[in-house]
Amino acid sequence: MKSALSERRGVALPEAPRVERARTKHTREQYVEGIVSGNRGMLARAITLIESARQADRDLAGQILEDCLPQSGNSLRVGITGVPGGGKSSMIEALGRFLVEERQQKVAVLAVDPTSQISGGSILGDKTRMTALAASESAFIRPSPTRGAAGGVAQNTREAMLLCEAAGYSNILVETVGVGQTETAVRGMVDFFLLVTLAGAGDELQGIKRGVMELADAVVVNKADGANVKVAERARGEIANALHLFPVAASGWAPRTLTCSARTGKGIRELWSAVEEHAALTHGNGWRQAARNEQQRQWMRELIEHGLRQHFDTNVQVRERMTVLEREVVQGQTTSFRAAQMLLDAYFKSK
Ligand SMILES: Nc1nc2c(ncn2[C@@H]2O[C@H](COP(=O)(O)OP(=O)(O)OP(=O)(O)O)[C@@H](O)[C@H]2O)c(=O)[nH]1
Ligand SMILES: [Mg+2]
Repeated sequence: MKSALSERRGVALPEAPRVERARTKHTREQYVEGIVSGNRGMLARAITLIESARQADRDLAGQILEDCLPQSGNSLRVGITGVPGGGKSSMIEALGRFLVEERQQKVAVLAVDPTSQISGGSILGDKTRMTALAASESAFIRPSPTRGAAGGVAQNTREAMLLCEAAGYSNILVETVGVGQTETAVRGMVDFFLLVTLAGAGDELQGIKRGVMELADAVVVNKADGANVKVAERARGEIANALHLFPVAASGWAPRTLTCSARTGKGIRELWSAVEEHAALTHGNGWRQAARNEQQRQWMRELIEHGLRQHFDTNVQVRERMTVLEREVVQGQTTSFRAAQMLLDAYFKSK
């Protein structure tokens, strides 16, 4: 009951019902036709195939992707990252509603969350926080990939993004959950990268975010409502000053700083204007296409690395010796260098 309702709303649950759906038999043509005609159920099922651990599902997913590729690429891809609890999900909901209700455009929301399998917390959180958007016919929300079967959650999200584009979603919002590598991974799949922060998030957090700040096309100080308006504006000014110290990006875009309230919706329109201005600039000067091409190249390299890695890890000769050598390294009986060499030799000899 719960899953049927959720599916109608475009929310695909990551729990048990998914497995059932993945095994529902549809042909490659049926999937592609369903996706291209904007059928959200089919889109959700196809993404489930992408995330499936079964090779047969993955193969089918690959074929569907191939067929959908010519229909993809026509969206504005926006990544949203920021401090935990900063209001990323709320902002996605506000942006999504703005696009759906005022612009009459379609919006897909995806999440990169490497921690979801362990905590499960953010999945639940996002589902409850995006209720209004989830109820819209023009929105598709995929809270989080289940596992990194093929090339990690980031790759699943990339592929899901292409399917969403083929299904006519002209705006893709990707929420980054978790810290560290995820941000770079998301930066590598979007056109515009938005950093959500808070006034008084603390020096420590700001410090962590310094590296991320350099990746951002806009930094938005959220929760600028109620008694917070003034401090948010002050924080924005400080961030703007800090950003001036960075060299100008090759695209010619100078990162924007804004304040907004995902709760009241104030500043959401201005935020989207910045995204659109960036799109116009980078489209006009060829930078967007160049950046997307570079992302494709990078993606290819990642897939190769992942494929090689998987082949290595599943190699019988390697597996037999790995545990023993790992223990020896930990106990100081052999060096990392020597152990790695032995494993690589074992791998190449088995070829
Ligand atoms: N006052 C105020 N509260 C907000 C605003 N945006 C979000 N919140 C609240 O802040 C809390 C966290 O919001 P989320 O949207 O879940 O933040 P998040 O960054 O997605 O959180 P995680 O994904 O858990 O890191 C919730 O209680 C929201 O209601 C805002 O603009 N103003
Ligand atoms: Mg969230």
